Amino acid sequence: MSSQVLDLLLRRCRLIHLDQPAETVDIAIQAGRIVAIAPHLDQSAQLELDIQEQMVSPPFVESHIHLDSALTAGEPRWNQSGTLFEGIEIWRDRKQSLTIKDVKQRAIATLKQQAMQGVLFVRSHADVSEQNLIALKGLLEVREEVKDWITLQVVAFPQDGVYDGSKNEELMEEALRLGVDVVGGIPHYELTREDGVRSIHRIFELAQKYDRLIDIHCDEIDDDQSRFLEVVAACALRTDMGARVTASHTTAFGSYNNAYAFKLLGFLQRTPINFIANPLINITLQGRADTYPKRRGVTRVKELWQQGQNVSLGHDCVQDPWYSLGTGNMLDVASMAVHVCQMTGTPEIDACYNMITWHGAKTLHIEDQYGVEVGKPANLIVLDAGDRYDAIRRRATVRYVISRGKLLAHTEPPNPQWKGESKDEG
Ligand code: 17E
Ligand code: FE2
Repeated sequence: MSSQVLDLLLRRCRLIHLDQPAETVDIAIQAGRIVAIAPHLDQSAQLELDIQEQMVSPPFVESHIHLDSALTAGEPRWNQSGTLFEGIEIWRDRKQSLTIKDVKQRAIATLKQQAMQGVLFVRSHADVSEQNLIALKGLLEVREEVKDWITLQVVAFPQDGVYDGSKNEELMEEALRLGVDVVGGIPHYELTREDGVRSIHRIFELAQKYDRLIDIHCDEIDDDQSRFLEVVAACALRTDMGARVTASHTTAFGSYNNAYAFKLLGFLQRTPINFIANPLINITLQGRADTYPKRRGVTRVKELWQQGQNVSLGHDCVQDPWYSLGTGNMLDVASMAVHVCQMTGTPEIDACYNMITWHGAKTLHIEDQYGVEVGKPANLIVLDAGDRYDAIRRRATVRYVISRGKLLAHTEPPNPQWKGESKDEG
């Protein structure tokens, strides 16, 4: 490397890796890319930051969110039962008054909120069961407008089902022509089991015809008879599309009897499909028809992870008809997974961190652009933490967000001062 002045130099970074121990290094950034990583770099830069051995990680990946409904909680009314189905009813009313401006403004506000907390890659569902496709058109414009600082993938998601008697099947295909990245579905909410199966076959056909990824809302219900994951897995196996396919939610997997679940886990090992769990939302939406004991309503995250399937985690919602809380902080999601999925062992806590970073990148199929490595685009975050466990336990502040080689956000961690009596004062 020459004596050229760098754009940005991060000194004394505690850089974490997916499969190797952390190391303390300097990271050099030039023209949007990482150009060198070494224990000590002798160069100068326009901006030099001393990271003081705090943790540096690739950015968070939000692998599942509904940006079209974000920030609409209470409009036109609050979800009083807390169920998925009341949420769908409320959204059906709210979506009648969508405008492109309304969708864009809320989506961009949510993306900024997430980016300031370290999220630089997002997959959002866009409801395409609304005849003017406003949500979809709005999010496609957003994808373009934000691309210099965050990567957004858009999924064509037929919230009311593909075969509900309206023109939703045509709307799905129109969404593909308009340029969505991913084809979605909701087989458990189709009118019949047969329609659910048919919708999955149609999704695979469309994905192949237009060369797109697949991400299906699959079995998001406590019904232990909701068995569309096996259909998704069979289609993935037969088309050899596994790595391009994602099953989101799969909460019924938490209710299946073990005899069936073990058989299914075996089948799943034959195809590398991705799983997304949304523990913040599903711990509140599911189990609503139960008395006690009350189910958790979250998929078998630990078992899927243990057998090597790719599992990532998402918010699903930030302040919308399904969930009125949330700030877009991925460490809240990881923390909830640690609790709900009982992943409290040391490697399990680390795995939950990996599910909001590397595993999310794998789900989004963007591994070529992702990671703190020489030659890759300079996207990384600095946390006020020493390691993954510390970051999740304290929901650590993301101090610096570097996106495309530039400083995108800086947050000072809280610094509480003790003002009460102290023993030494006598
Ligand atoms: N729509 C759906 O079907 N399921 C969800 N969890 C959300 C929207 C948030
Ligand atoms: Fe969802």
